[in-house]
Amino acid sequence: MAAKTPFLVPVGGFLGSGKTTLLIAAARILKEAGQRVGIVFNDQSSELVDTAWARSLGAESREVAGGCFCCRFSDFIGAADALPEMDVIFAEPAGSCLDLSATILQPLKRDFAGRFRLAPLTVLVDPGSIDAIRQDADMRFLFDGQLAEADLVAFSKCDQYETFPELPGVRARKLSARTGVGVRAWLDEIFGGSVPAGQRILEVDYRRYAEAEAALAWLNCSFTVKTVPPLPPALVVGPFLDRLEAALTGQGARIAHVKVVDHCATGYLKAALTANGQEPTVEGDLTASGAPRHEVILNLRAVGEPAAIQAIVERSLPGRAAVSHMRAFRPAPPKPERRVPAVV
Ligand SMILES: Nc1nc2c(ncn2[C@@H]2O[C@H](COP(=O)(O)OP(=O)(O)O)[C@@H](O)[C@H]2O)c(=O)[nH]1
Ligand SMILES: [Mg+2]
Repeated sequence: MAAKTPFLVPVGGFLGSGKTTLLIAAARILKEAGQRVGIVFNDQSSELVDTAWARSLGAESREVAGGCFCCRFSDFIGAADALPEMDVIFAEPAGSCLDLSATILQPLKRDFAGRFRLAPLTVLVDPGSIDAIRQDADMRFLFDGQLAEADLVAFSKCDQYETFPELPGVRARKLSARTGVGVRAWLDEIFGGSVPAGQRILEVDYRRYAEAEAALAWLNCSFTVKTVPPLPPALVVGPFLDRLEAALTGQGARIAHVKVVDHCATGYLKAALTANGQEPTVEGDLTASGAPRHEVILNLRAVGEPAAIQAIVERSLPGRAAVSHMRAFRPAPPKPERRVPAVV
């Protein structure tokens, strides 16, 4: 019996650019059309809001944790293989990741051509965050590198914007995972074969890359809160995120992405920030009623010292939070398992 050869669809973009939201929306569209779809998430650490959120929404997913796809290439292949009989496998690399073409796409083309049909590397750009990202030299280095190696660039969250910036040399598509505008057209384009996969190779100074990634503190934390009287998830997550944002901003820590998900007996809720001073985006059961126990996961990526960021988080936690996992660190220097420095 011939095994299926699934499409493998890499979707990159800076922290908070909208990758997870797009992949969940795209998975839903494809599932409605009868396709089997999985998502492989990636992060520097375990306890991921994205994986928990995708599962709450019924998306089949796996995660590769503890390093980027490039450094965990074998785990990435293992995770993709562990999604059986798929038509489409989406892959979301960590939002600070660079050099995906040489370390993921070219090795896939060279060594796994029969196992996967590789789609072009889409890189998402949130038009509203470009200026803030480019104010910081390290974040700018990562962001510009991601753009330079994209096969296809799309402006995300286009429901929020009326005008779009010019990106020199780039024809950016526009889409919104929230309203669905442009998502089908994007899927048609990546599956249509008109855009080849892995057309560019980035010249990367790995010392500079390591330094830029290490400017970010990465913090993942899981905790349980028992509330008396029972509170709706919005009243647990909202005030926590408000305190955290105010404290980070007060200490001058530039937010790249802060996301919180709360699961409780009455529903689930996710809230996220992608910049300081922003109103959180909230998704899920906004009207869920009170529940006595809340399981909360926080993923925070900000420019700053991990120990200082952890102290801010600890001060901002809800009273009586029982912390089961807390890890704050800088990403280790990337060491790709395979690097193919020419287009295959
Ligand atoms: N308005 C709007 N917000 C979006 C859209 N897509 C994502 N977001 C929000 O942007 C934030 C970051 O999205 P996420 O998918 O987690 O980004 P990722 O870090 O690239 O995976 C979340 O608060 C989302 O709700 C969109 O199409 N429209
Ligand atoms: Mg994500």
